[in-house]
Amino acid sequence: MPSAFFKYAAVASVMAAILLATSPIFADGTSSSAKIDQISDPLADRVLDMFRFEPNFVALKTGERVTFNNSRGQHTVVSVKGLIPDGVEKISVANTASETLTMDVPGLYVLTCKVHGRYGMVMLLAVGEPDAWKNPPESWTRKLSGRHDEKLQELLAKLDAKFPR
Ligand SMILES: [Cu+2]
Repeated sequence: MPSAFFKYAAVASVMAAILLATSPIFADGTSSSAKIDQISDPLADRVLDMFRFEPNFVALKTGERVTFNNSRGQHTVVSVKGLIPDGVEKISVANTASETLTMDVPGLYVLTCKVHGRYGMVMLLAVGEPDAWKNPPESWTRKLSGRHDEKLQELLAKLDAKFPR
């Protein structure tokens, strides 16, 4: 129904304005928080991109926030056991339009969607100083396979390109 749509659009734009207002930009151009959307796009050129996090690679300073939007339908955000920093509690976001996490522990985090991970719905979250990141980090205790791994290798290549060591 059109009127319901416009009402929704108005609410969405107000919410976007609020989000912008609460996301200060640092002098070096980085933001103090990131927003990740979860997308279903059956027309994508590659199977690897049909279900995806957008963006799928984000670097944050320690203590900054990340907001995961659209954990609905079949989309979820879960950390991959063995591919997050030691001692960090499992990340699990489901059945919510939006959830914000504060990233207090530096390191590399591999996140996936329970349902679409096998299509390559994987993302990489890098927290803290680039000096502390390794590819792969010593704390990583497992490997992925199939499209999981294909996407992860792309993301690690992005990490290396952006932060050459
Ligand atoms: Cu999904």
